[in-house]
Amino acid sequence: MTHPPTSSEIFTRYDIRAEITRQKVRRVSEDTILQSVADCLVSGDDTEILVVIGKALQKREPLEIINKGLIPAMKEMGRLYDEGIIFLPQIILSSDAMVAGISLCEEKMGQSIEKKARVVTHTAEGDIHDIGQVIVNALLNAAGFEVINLGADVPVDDVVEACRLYKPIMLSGTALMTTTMTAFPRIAQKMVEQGIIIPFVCGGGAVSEAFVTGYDLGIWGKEAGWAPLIAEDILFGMDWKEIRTKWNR
Ligand code: B12
Repeated sequence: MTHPPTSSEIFTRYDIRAEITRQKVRRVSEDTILQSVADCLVSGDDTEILVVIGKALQKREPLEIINKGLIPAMKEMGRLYDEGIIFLPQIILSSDAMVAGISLCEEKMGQSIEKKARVVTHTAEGDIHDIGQVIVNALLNAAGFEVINLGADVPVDDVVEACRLYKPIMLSGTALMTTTMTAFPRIAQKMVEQGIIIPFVCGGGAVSEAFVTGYDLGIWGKEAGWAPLIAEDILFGMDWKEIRTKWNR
Protein backbone atom coordinates (compact mmCIF):
# COMPACT_ATOMS: atom_id res chain seq x y z
CA MET A 1 0.00 0.00 0.00
CA THR A 2 1.33 3.43 -0.87
CA HIS A 3 1.59 5.90 2.00
CA PRO A 4 -0.26 9.23 1.90
CA PRO A 5 1.97 12.02 0.60
CA THR A 6 4.14 13.75 3.18
CA SER A 7 4.31 17.55 3.48
CA SER A 8 7.68 17.65 1.73
CA GLU A 9 6.17 15.84 -1.22
CA ILE A 10 3.39 18.42 -1.47
CA PHE A 11 5.07 21.70 -0.58
CA THR A 12 8.14 23.34 -2.04
CA ARG A 13 10.45 24.78 0.59
CA TYR A 14 11.32 28.08 -1.11
CA ASP A 15 13.71 29.00 1.71
CA ILE A 16 15.76 25.89 0.87
CA ARG A 17 15.63 26.72 -2.85
CA ALA A 18 16.94 30.22 -2.04
CA GLU A 19 19.78 28.66 -0.02
CA ILE A 20 20.71 26.39 -2.93
CA THR A 21 20.68 29.39 -5.28
CA ARG A 22 22.99 31.36 -2.98
CA GLN A 23 25.49 28.51 -3.05
CA LYS A 24 25.58 28.64 -6.85
CA VAL A 25 26.39 32.34 -7.04
CA ARG A 26 30.04 32.85 -7.93
CA ARG A 27 32.12 35.54 -6.26
CA VAL A 28 32.98 38.35 -8.65
CA SER A 29 35.69 40.12 -6.66
CA GLU A 30 38.46 39.42 -4.16
CA ASP A 31 37.79 42.86 -2.71
CA THR A 32 35.32 42.52 0.18
CA ILE A 33 33.82 45.97 -0.38
CA LEU A 34 33.15 45.36 -4.09
CA GLN A 35 31.89 41.86 -3.29
CA SER A 36 29.42 43.32 -0.79
CA VAL A 37 28.04 45.51 -3.60
CA ALA A 38 27.79 42.45 -5.86
CA ASP A 39 26.05 40.41 -3.14
CA CYS A 40 23.49 43.13 -2.66
CA LEU A 41 22.81 43.32 -6.40
CA VAL A 42 22.32 39.56 -6.51
CA SER A 43 19.84 39.73 -3.64
CA GLY A 44 18.00 42.43 -5.61
CA ASP A 45 17.32 44.91 -2.84
CA ASP A 46 17.10 48.35 -4.43
CA THR A 47 16.93 50.13 -1.04
CA GLU A 48 19.71 48.24 0.70
CA ILE A 49 21.98 48.72 -2.33
CA LEU A 50 21.93 52.47 -1.70
CA VAL A 51 23.21 51.88 1.83
CA VAL A 52 25.87 49.39 0.71
CA ILE A 53 27.08 51.58 -2.17
CA GLY A 54 26.93 54.66 0.05
CA LYS A 55 29.41 52.94 2.39
CA ALA A 56 31.52 51.59 -0.50
CA LEU A 57 31.82 55.09 -1.98
CA GLN A 58 33.72 56.19 1.12
CA LYS A 59 36.55 53.83 0.17
CA ARG A 60 36.22 53.08 -3.55
CA GLU A 61 35.80 55.16 -6.71
CA PRO A 62 32.33 55.19 -8.34
CA LEU A 63 33.75 53.84 -11.62
CA GLU A 64 35.39 50.96 -9.77
CA ILE A 65 32.08 50.12 -8.10
CA ILE A 66 30.30 50.11 -11.48
CA ASN A 67 32.97 48.24 -13.44
CA LYS A 68 34.18 45.77 -10.81
CA GLY A 69 31.10 45.34 -8.61
CA LEU A 70 27.82 46.04 -10.39
CA ILE A 71 28.60 44.94 -13.97
CA PRO A 72 30.19 41.56 -13.10
CA ALA A 73 27.36 40.88 -10.61
CA MET A 74 24.77 41.55 -13.32
CA LYS A 75 26.71 39.26 -15.66
CA GLU A 76 26.61 36.60 -12.96
CA MET A 77 22.83 37.06 -12.71
CA GLY A 78 22.71 36.59 -16.49
CA ARG A 79 24.62 33.31 -16.17
CA LEU A 80 22.33 32.03 -13.41
CA TYR A 81 19.32 32.97 -15.52
CA ASP A 82 20.71 31.29 -18.64
CA GLU A 83 21.34 28.13 -16.62
CA GLY A 84 17.79 28.13 -15.26
CA ILE A 85 18.92 28.62 -11.66
CA ILE A 86 17.06 31.90 -11.24
CA PHE A 87 14.06 33.34 -13.08
CA LEU A 88 12.60 36.61 -14.33
CA PRO A 89 11.44 37.96 -10.94
CA GLN A 90 14.98 37.81 -9.52
CA ILE A 91 16.37 39.41 -12.69
CA ILE A 92 13.85 42.24 -12.47
CA LEU A 93 14.74 42.90 -8.81
CA SER A 94 18.47 42.88 -9.58
CA SER A 95 18.12 45.15 -12.59
CA ASP A 96 16.16 47.67 -10.49
CA ALA A 97 18.93 47.50 -7.89
CA MET A 98 21.49 47.99 -10.69
CA VAL A 99 19.78 51.13 -11.98
CA ALA A 100 19.47 52.54 -8.43
CA GLY A 101 23.14 51.76 -7.74
CA ILE A 102 24.36 53.33 -10.97
CA SER A 103 22.45 56.55 -10.33
CA LEU A 104 24.05 56.86 -6.88
CA CYS A 105 27.51 56.35 -8.40
CA GLU A 106 26.64 58.84 -11.13
CA GLU A 107 25.75 61.49 -8.51
CA LYS A 108 29.11 60.94 -6.89
CA MET A 109 31.00 61.17 -10.20
CA GLY A 110 29.53 64.64 -10.72
CA GLN A 111 29.23 66.38 -14.05
CA SER A 112 31.34 69.09 -15.58
CA ILE A 113 29.43 72.34 -16.09
CA GLU A 114 30.89 72.96 -19.54
CA LYS A 115 29.74 70.17 -21.86
CA LYS A 116 32.19 68.95 -24.49
CA ALA A 117 29.64 67.86 -27.09
CA ARG A 118 26.30 66.13 -27.49
CA VAL A 119 25.65 62.38 -27.80
CA VAL A 120 22.28 60.72 -28.45
CA THR A 121 21.74 57.32 -26.79
CA HIS A 122 18.93 54.80 -27.20
CA THR A 123 17.95 51.17 -26.79
CA ALA A 124 16.64 49.52 -29.95
CA GLU A 125 13.02 49.45 -31.04
CA GLY A 126 11.17 46.57 -29.34
CA ASP A 127 13.89 46.15 -26.71
CA ILE A 128 13.48 47.09 -23.04
CA HIS A 129 16.94 45.88 -21.94
CA ASP A 130 18.36 49.28 -21.02
CA ILE A 131 20.92 48.51 -18.31
CA GLY A 132 23.83 48.78 -20.78
CA GLN A 133 22.47 52.11 -22.00
CA VAL A 134 22.10 53.38 -18.42
CA ILE A 135 25.80 52.61 -17.86
CA VAL A 136 26.79 54.27 -21.15
CA ASN A 137 24.79 57.39 -20.15
CA ALA A 138 26.49 57.54 -16.75
CA LEU A 139 29.99 57.21 -18.20
CA LEU A 140 29.39 59.77 -20.97
CA ASN A 141 27.93 62.23 -18.47
CA ALA A 142 30.86 61.74 -16.11
CA ALA A 143 33.27 62.37 -18.98
CA GLY A 144 31.60 65.74 -19.69
CA PHE A 145 29.34 64.93 -22.64
CA GLU A 146 25.75 66.11 -22.88
CA VAL A 147 23.59 62.99 -23.16
CA ILE A 148 20.29 63.11 -25.01
CA ASN A 149 18.74 59.97 -23.55
CA LEU A 150 15.95 58.66 -25.77
CA GLY A 151 15.36 55.71 -23.43
CA ALA A 152 14.38 52.18 -24.42
CA ASP A 153 12.23 50.72 -27.22
CA VAL A 154 12.75 53.74 -29.48
CA PRO A 155 11.25 53.55 -32.99
CA VAL A 156 13.80 53.71 -35.81
CA ASP A 157 12.37 56.96 -37.23
CA ASP A 158 12.45 58.67 -33.82
CA VAL A 159 16.16 57.89 -33.48
CA VAL A 160 16.92 59.36 -36.90
CA GLU A 161 14.74 62.39 -36.17
CA ALA A 162 16.52 62.99 -32.85
CA CYS A 163 19.88 62.96 -34.66
CA ARG A 164 18.57 65.47 -37.19
CA LEU A 165 17.21 67.70 -34.43
CA TYR A 166 20.00 67.55 -31.82
CA LYS A 167 22.98 67.26 -34.20
CA PRO A 168 25.03 64.97 -31.91
CA ILE A 169 28.63 64.05 -32.64
CA MET A 170 27.79 60.37 -32.01
CA LEU A 171 24.80 58.04 -31.79
CA SER A 172 24.79 55.15 -29.30
CA GLY A 173 22.58 52.07 -29.64
CA THR A 174 22.02 49.11 -27.32
CA ALA A 175 20.30 45.84 -28.27
CA LEU A 176 20.10 42.64 -26.24
CA MET A 177 17.94 40.62 -28.58
CA THR A 178 18.64 39.13 -31.98
CA THR A 179 15.16 40.26 -33.01
CA THR A 180 15.76 43.93 -32.14
CA MET A 181 19.34 44.49 -33.29
CA THR A 182 18.06 44.59 -36.89
CA ALA A 183 16.89 48.16 -36.12
CA PHE A 184 20.52 49.32 -36.27
CA PRO A 185 21.20 48.81 -40.00
CA ARG A 186 17.83 50.40 -40.75
CA ILE A 187 18.73 53.47 -38.68
CA ALA A 188 22.17 53.66 -40.33
CA GLN A 189 20.68 53.47 -43.81
CA LYS A 190 18.17 56.25 -43.08
CA MET A 191 20.89 58.42 -41.57
CA VAL A 192 23.06 58.00 -44.66
CA GLU A 193 20.08 58.79 -46.93
CA GLN A 194 19.47 61.99 -44.97
CA GLY A 195 23.13 62.97 -44.97
CA ILE A 196 23.57 62.53 -41.19
CA ILE A 197 27.07 61.08 -41.25
CA ILE A 198 28.13 60.44 -37.64
CA PRO A 199 29.62 57.37 -35.95
CA PHE A 200 26.86 55.03 -34.75
CA VAL A 201 28.33 53.01 -31.87
CA CYS A 202 26.30 49.87 -31.22
CA GLY A 203 26.61 47.53 -28.24
CA GLY A 204 24.64 45.08 -26.14
CA GLY A 205 24.73 41.34 -25.59
CA ALA A 206 23.09 40.44 -28.91
CA VAL A 207 25.32 42.36 -31.27
CA SER A 208 28.64 41.17 -32.61
CA GLU A 209 31.49 43.01 -34.23
CA ALA A 210 30.80 41.27 -37.56
CA PHE A 211 27.16 42.38 -37.49
CA VAL A 212 27.83 46.02 -36.66
CA THR A 213 30.68 46.46 -39.11
CA GLY A 214 28.36 45.13 -41.83
CA TYR A 215 26.61 48.51 -42.29
CA ASP A 216 27.85 52.03 -42.92
CA LEU A 217 28.47 54.24 -39.83
CA GLY A 218 28.41 51.16 -37.56
CA ILE A 219 31.12 50.78 -34.91
CA TRP A 220 30.90 47.91 -32.46
CA GLY A 221 31.17 48.93 -28.80
CA LYS A 222 32.34 46.05 -26.66
CA GLU A 223 32.09 47.73 -23.28
CA ALA A 224 30.31 50.81 -21.98
CA GLY A 225 33.72 52.28 -21.12
CA TRP A 226 34.45 52.59 -24.84
CA ALA A 227 31.67 55.18 -25.33
CA PRO A 228 33.43 58.24 -23.84
CA LEU A 229 36.76 57.17 -25.38
CA ILE A 230 35.24 56.95 -28.86
CA ALA A 231 33.45 60.28 -28.31
CA GLU A 232 36.85 61.82 -27.49
CA ASP A 233 38.26 60.42 -30.75
CA ILE A 234 35.41 62.09 -32.63
CA LEU A 235 36.22 65.42 -30.95
CA PHE A 236 39.81 64.83 -32.01
CA GLY A 237 38.55 64.84 -35.62
CA MET A 238 38.30 61.16 -36.52
CA ASP A 239 35.46 60.11 -38.85
CA TRP A 240 33.46 56.86 -38.55
CA LYS A 241 35.75 54.92 -40.87
CA GLU A 242 38.88 55.91 -38.95
CA ILE A 243 37.17 55.08 -35.67
CA ARG A 244 36.10 51.68 -36.97
CA THR A 245 39.65 50.94 -38.06
CA LYS A 246 40.96 51.91 -34.63
CA TRP A 247 38.38 50.14 -32.44
CA ASN A 248 37.18 47.21 -34.56
CA ARG A 249 38.84 44.64 -36.78
C1 B12 B 1 18.31 41.73 -17.22
C2 B12 B 1 17.59 40.97 -18.30
C3 B12 B 1 16.23 41.28 -18.49
C4 B12 B 1 15.49 42.37 -17.71
C5 B12 B 1 15.85 43.72 -18.37
C6 B12 B 1 15.85 44.87 -17.36
C7 B12 B 1 16.43 46.12 -17.97
N1 B12 B 1 15.91 47.24 -17.51
O1 B12 B 1 17.34 46.11 -18.80
C8 B12 B 1 14.01 41.94 -17.94
C9 B12 B 1 13.63 40.99 -16.83
C10 B12 B 1 13.00 43.08 -17.99
C11 B12 B 1 14.13 41.15 -19.23
C12 B12 B 1 13.07 40.94 -20.09
C13 B12 B 1 13.16 40.15 -21.23
N2 B12 B 1 14.20 39.41 -21.64
CO1 B12 B 1 15.93 39.54 -20.82
N3 B12 B 1 17.59 39.35 -20.06
C14 B12 B 1 18.25 39.96 -19.08
C15 B12 B 1 19.64 39.32 -18.85
C16 B12 B 1 19.51 38.34 -17.69
C17 B12 B 1 20.78 40.28 -18.56
C18 B12 B 1 20.95 41.44 -19.56
C19 B12 B 1 21.78 42.55 -18.95
O2 B12 B 1 21.25 43.52 -18.41
N4 B12 B 1 23.11 42.40 -18.98
C20 B12 B 1 24.02 43.35 -18.34
C21 B12 B 1 24.25 44.61 -19.24
C22 B12 B 1 25.19 45.59 -18.51
O3 B12 B 1 24.88 44.15 -20.43
P1 B12 B 1 24.72 44.85 -21.87
O4 B12 B 1 23.44 45.56 -22.00
O5 B12 B 1 25.11 43.87 -22.90
O6 B12 B 1 25.80 46.04 -21.83
C23 B12 B 1 27.20 45.81 -21.79
C24 B12 B 1 27.88 45.78 -23.17
O7 B12 B 1 27.14 45.08 -24.13
C25 B12 B 1 28.14 47.22 -23.49
N5 B12 B 1 27.18 48.06 -24.22
C26 B12 B 1 25.84 48.03 -24.26
N6 B12 B 1 25.37 49.05 -25.00
C27 B12 B 1 26.43 49.76 -25.44
C28 B12 B 1 26.49 50.92 -26.22
C29 B12 B 1 27.76 51.47 -26.51
C30 B12 B 1 27.84 52.73 -27.28
C31 B12 B 1 28.93 50.82 -26.02
C32 B12 B 1 30.26 51.38 -26.32
C33 B12 B 1 28.84 49.66 -25.26
C34 B12 B 1 27.60 49.15 -24.96
O8 B12 B 1 28.36 47.82 -22.22
C35 B12 B 1 27.79 47.06 -21.15
C36 B12 B 1 28.83 46.69 -20.11
O9 B12 B 1 29.99 47.35 -20.18
C37 B12 B 1 19.88 38.58 -20.22
C38 B12 B 1 20.69 37.27 -20.13
C39 B12 B 1 22.18 37.46 -20.31
N7 B12 B 1 22.90 36.45 -19.97
O10 B12 B 1 22.64 38.49 -20.79
C40 B12 B 1 18.46 38.30 -20.68
C41 B12 B 1 18.13 38.27 -22.22
C42 B12 B 1 18.82 39.45 -22.89
N8 B12 B 1 16.69 38.45 -22.23
C43 B12 B 1 16.14 37.76 -23.16
C44 B12 B 1 14.73 37.75 -23.39
C45 B12 B 1 14.24 36.80 -24.47
C46 B12 B 1 13.85 38.58 -22.66
C47 B12 B 1 12.33 38.65 -22.80
C48 B12 B 1 11.76 38.56 -24.23
C49 B12 B 1 11.76 37.56 -21.89
C50 B12 B 1 10.30 37.29 -21.97
N9 B12 B 1 10.04 36.08 -22.39
O11 B12 B 1 9.50 38.16 -21.68
C51 B12 B 1 12.03 40.04 -22.18
C52 B12 B 1 12.26 41.17 -23.23
C53 B12 B 1 11.16 42.06 -23.46
C54 B12 B 1 11.59 43.13 -24.47
N10 B12 B 1 10.73 43.43 -25.38
O12 B12 B 1 12.69 43.66 -24.42
C55 B12 B 1 17.13 36.94 -23.97
C56 B12 B 1 17.40 37.50 -25.37
C57 B12 B 1 17.59 36.38 -26.38
C58 B12 B 1 18.03 36.87 -27.71
N11 B12 B 1 19.30 36.65 -28.02
O13 B12 B 1 17.30 37.42 -28.45
C59 B12 B 1 18.37 36.91 -22.99
C60 B12 B 1 19.73 36.81 -23.69
C61 B12 B 1 18.15 35.70 -22.04
C62 B12 B 1 18.18 34.36 -22.76
N12 B12 B 1 19.30 33.68 -22.75
O14 B12 B 1 17.21 33.94 -23.32
N13 B12 B 1 15.36 40.69 -19.40
